Amino acid sequence: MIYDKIETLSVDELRTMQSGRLCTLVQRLYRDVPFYKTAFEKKGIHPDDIKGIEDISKLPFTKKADLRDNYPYKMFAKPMNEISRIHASSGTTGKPTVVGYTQKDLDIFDEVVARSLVAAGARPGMKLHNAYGYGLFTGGLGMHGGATKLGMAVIPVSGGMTERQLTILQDFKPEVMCCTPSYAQTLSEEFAKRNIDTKNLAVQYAILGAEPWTEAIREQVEAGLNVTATNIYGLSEIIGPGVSQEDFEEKGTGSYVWEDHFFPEVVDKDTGAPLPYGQEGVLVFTTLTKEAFPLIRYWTNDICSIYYDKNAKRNYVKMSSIKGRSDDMLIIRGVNLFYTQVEEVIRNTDFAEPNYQLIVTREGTMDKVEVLVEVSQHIDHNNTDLQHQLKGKIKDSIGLSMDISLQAYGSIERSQGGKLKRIFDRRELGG
Ligand code: DLL
Repeated sequence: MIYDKIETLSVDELRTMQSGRLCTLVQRLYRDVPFYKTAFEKKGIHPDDIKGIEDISKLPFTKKADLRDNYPYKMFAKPMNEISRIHASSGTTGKPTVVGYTQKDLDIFDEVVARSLVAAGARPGMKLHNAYGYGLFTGGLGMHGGATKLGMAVIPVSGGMTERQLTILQDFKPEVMCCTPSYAQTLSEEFAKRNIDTKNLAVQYAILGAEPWTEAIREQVEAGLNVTATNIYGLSEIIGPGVSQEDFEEKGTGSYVWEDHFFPEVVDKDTGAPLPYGQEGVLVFTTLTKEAFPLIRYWTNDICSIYYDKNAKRNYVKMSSIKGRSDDMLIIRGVNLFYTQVEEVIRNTDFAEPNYQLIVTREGTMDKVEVLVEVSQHIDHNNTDLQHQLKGKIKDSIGLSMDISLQAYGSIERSQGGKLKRIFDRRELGG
């Protein structure tokens, strides 16, 4: 099933639609948002130079720093009396990024989340256990709106209070659940601890996103919660969850980007040059239809590739799972490292769990990574053979020598409901 016949457009039809939308957008932003007028002029381009989507790379990028410089409302393209909702994403440092929506923007938000829910396996009449946080974070309210539009009953649990989540999952019998992948790990383990057989739950589909995750976590969560788990991606600046979604019948082949609204490009992280399909780089989005907070070529910092999948149900472009954020990438003795790479290696052992932390320190001029990783239940974490095995596997596949510290099962901090921190960079603290 698909949610709307717009998902069956051909690539040519999509391009025509995107071209019309982009031309209207650039005219409007040049007129209404001083930041864009200046940015266009700096690049020496005029909106009339943009004749179609193929001209997109002539346009300037928008970066997080631009949003910060225009905090809180100067990037808004509509007056405040037309704004229906405001969300914000809290960065690691400084002020949050503030985003606004008109009622039409909220309708589009509902539409793309409804499409995503259907792609994930949800159907009208099912119940959604929504464990994304409600509040300034876009996850809770974003999924809520889309599920309502689809005709689901929403259970607005929000994140946290794990005991209560377990009760609701058992008693309210939702067929679909959504939360961060790390919180799905927590829920799965808490059921196991209580010897509750998840085969008796009604839940069939889990829609996981808001942080990078790999097949290691998918396997753990699918087995632990007895669900089919798919990836949902999004960011506040572009709309929230529902920028892209994996189809439950095409698991592992990437997520459809709803490119009639959000046009993706992948560019070189150093030069900004557009990269061909299939090549990994920084994901950049142009919002083609948003009214209140449209962005041109927004530099997400997320690293992935985009490509067309000939065997797919829809003609929309797909994106690979996110390897990490370029600002979270560690450069250790000249080697680039994302934590998802360590997660992939853990998957290829039969004694460790995807519960881990990377601790980065500096000794003199040498950067060091220590991996704290949990062993599976009933495995001795003092087993030095296993420690050496993992060290070897990491060295072979990533090319870096890391210190491995095996930890007892259950001893590494779990997600309490939201995004989980996995990198602890202690270099600024002097090691
Ligand atoms: O995390 C929106 C969201 C809510 C997405 C619920 C999915 C589900 P922000 O808080 O603005 O918005 O954070 C956006 O989170 O740039 C990525 O770095 C990361 N991210 C989001 N989804 C995924 C995913 C929401 N599926 C930032 N895989 C993005 C990897 C993700 N990273």
